[in-house]
Amino acid sequence: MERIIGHLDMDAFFAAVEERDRPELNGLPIVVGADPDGGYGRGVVSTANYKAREYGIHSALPISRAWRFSEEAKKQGKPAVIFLRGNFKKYEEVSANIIEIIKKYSETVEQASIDEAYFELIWLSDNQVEEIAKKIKEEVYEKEKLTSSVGIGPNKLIAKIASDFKKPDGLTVVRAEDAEKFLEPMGVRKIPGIGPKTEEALSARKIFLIKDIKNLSKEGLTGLFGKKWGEALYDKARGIDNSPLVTEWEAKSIGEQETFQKDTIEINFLMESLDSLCKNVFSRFEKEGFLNFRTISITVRFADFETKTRAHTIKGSASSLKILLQEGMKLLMPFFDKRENPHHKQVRLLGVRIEKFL
Ligand code: TTP
Ligand code: MG
Repeated sequence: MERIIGHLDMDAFFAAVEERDRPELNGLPIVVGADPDGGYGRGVVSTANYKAREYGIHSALPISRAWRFSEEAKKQGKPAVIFLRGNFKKYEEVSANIIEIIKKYSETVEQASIDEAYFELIWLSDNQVEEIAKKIKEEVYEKEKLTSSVGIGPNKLIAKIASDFKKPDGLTVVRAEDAEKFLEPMGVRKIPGIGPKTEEALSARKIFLIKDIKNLSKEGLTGLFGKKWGEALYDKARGIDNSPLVTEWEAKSIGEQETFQKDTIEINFLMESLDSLCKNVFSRFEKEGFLNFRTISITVRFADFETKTRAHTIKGSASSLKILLQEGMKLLMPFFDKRENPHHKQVRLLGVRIEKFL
């Protein structure tokens, strides 16, 4: 069955929320980010509204440079940039409200970041799809007084590129049969995942547009970028992307534990045990086809059966054995000293567990 995927991305999100809540700023250039500190500030721009983007300011620009752009604009008689620190909690609340609105129109919604979500629409005609996209945008505007841009396509790749196509306040519908042509004239950076490094490797081979990527064979691409990314690029350049929407962290966990023959507090022995437990847990995690985990916990049972579990939840998520080992080690270290083991007790059991998967 053909898929119909939507992607909604809020326009100048943090800055738009500030502009909405402070009408006196209406029409002025606004930057949300680090403190500019009179041009000496460290840190970067989180986002700039569209007025500030006319000054050359954008996300990730050093805040000191944004300050200089503002000073230059002032000399030309333009309004100075309003620099704001932002209120992340407020943006998260608005974000949650927007996801709730989208959920009214689609049963399958993936929140991809604080201001964007994918959603699936099924069994609809082209007209109906466009109507629903309009309704979502309208309801977001009515309830939150914020504009958004929506793209519709046969997969996540096309939907995301389409939402960016007519920003701000855009709506772009790309039909499956038009997807490949839609991409052809675009610069390679439009493909999510192509960053400066891939772009450089491509431009060294005179590949600047998405259509130029199609001049490379699958073998050529995997030779340059490795099997996984090379094959993905081969498909993406042709508008093909089969990745599913990821809707929930699965409430599942994978754990292993080992009870030792003899109680011990020998550091090398326990580290080796941790190492092999992590490896077993990780291979089960991979075999079950999961991609990411968020929480790592270890359990230590002492000789007297006192049992302590210590957990760490990663910001974002992790996907490698290396991180599992590192985090496991960080959790275990305090058991070798006063922090978790003031009486220097021996250990009879060690366990490792990971939770929350994508
Ligand atoms: P984006 O959707 O990338 O940007 P945007 O919504 O500000 O602008 P656009 O109209 O082009 O979509 O990111 C969403 C929010 O995430 C943005 O408002 C601020 C935050 N953000 C950062 O804090 N740092 C960054 O480098 C980027 C790109 C975004
Ligand atoms: Mg956005």
